[in-house]
Amino acid sequence: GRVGIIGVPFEKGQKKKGVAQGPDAIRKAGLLNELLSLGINVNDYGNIKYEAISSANIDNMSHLDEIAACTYKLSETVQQIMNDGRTVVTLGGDHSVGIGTIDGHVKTKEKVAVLWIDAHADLNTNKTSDSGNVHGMPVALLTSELADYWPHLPGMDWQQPMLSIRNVAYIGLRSVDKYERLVIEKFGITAFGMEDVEKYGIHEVIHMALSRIDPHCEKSLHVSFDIDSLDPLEAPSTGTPVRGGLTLREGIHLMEEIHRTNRLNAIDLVEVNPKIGNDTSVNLTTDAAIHILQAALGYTRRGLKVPAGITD
Ligand code: DIR
Ligand code: MN
Ligand code: MN
Ligand code: MN
Repeated sequence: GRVGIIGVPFEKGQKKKGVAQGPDAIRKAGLLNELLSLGINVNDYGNIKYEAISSANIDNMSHLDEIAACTYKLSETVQQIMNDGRTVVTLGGDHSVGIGTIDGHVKTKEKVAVLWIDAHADLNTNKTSDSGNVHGMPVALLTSELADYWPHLPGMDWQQPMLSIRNVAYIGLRSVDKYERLVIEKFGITAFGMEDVEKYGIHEVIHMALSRIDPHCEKSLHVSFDIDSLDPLEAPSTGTPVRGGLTLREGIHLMEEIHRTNRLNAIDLVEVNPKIGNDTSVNLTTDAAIHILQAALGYTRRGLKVPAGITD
């Protein structure tokens, strides 16, 4: 396979310092070598650079100008890497980067389905959000059914919400705001919370999710993986941890199954904050991130195959 890595040292979608250092922390923990040892052709495109053009302030939506500039540049870069024939691995940064990656994916591939793996639904608008943090809003910005709930957003005209909410499935939810729940019920959004993981098991959950958002097995798949979907015992260095999450084993199983579709074209790995916790917490978290990415890109716990051409 061919993979392109892009780092997005962006943290203005929420208020804690440090998540901008996520990409370099995951690289330092050895991501490239792990992917190379899977026999993948990896190109690291480095970190996104952008210049914010200051624009009008929007109520209850912090740093929209920087978010608009960064995600615009990211969307363009994702399109470029995909057109290069590579699976895009985006290292966040906070989850507002999903605005750029999914926009770029939807502009490149005809049919796209999104798995949003997260403790949170990230489905607020500036009218429903309690925090004003844009990392809690990307799904509402990206989906066409929610377009009417937004005011005009200066600097965001390039981003037309072209994705239907019917093409989005959640896994791992356990901290959903009241209006988010209302929207999930109103639109019948495919949403598997932790209680569903307990009831059906992760294997059933991932296959139920895929059959809802991609019943004919034909779409280009995008996984937006918030590290806080994992239990904070296994991935503690993140800004908004919620106890009672996915085990790393469940996360790996999920990714192995998605890899087996052969249609995974983009993964976001977001919300790793190396400034939260001590060295042990940070190492646990970056190591978990690498295990998740490896599983998504073809590592299997059965062991790899001997490359073709090498016998006895
Ligand atoms: C909350 C928290 N729903 C908000 N969201 C987080 O600020 O809108 N998303 N932490 O990852
Ligand atoms: Mn998130
Ligand atoms: Mn989250
Ligand atoms: Mn390890």
